[in-house]
Amino acid sequence: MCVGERQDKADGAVKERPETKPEDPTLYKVVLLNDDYTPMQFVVDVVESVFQKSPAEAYRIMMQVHLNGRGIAGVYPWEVAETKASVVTVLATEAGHPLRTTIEEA
Ligand code: TYC
Repeated sequence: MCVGERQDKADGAVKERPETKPEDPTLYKVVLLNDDYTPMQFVVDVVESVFQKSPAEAYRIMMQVHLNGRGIAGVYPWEVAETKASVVTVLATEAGHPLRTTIEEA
């Protein structure tokens, strides 16, 4: 046993912090906003692929947004919500559609 190992084992140090930081329990809604130009089928496809919704649920969410101006696509921890919202923006921008989202505390 080398000196370093012996010191490691002998110092009796107890980690005061876990290796991974605990997740913030606050949840955030990713809200889809209506506009007059994004095709309905594009919104349905995005909701299915980005928010892992069934075709029927994605259609329901799209119609909620279309009729009421906004609708919740999903509820997630901050980093997940932020990533999904920016994926929507990138997909819409690449396709030339104005579809936008907001993030709100749940
Ligand atoms: N209002 C759009 C249309 O009539 C459809 C739409 C639905 C757009 C939901 C955005 O988040 C949205 N083509």
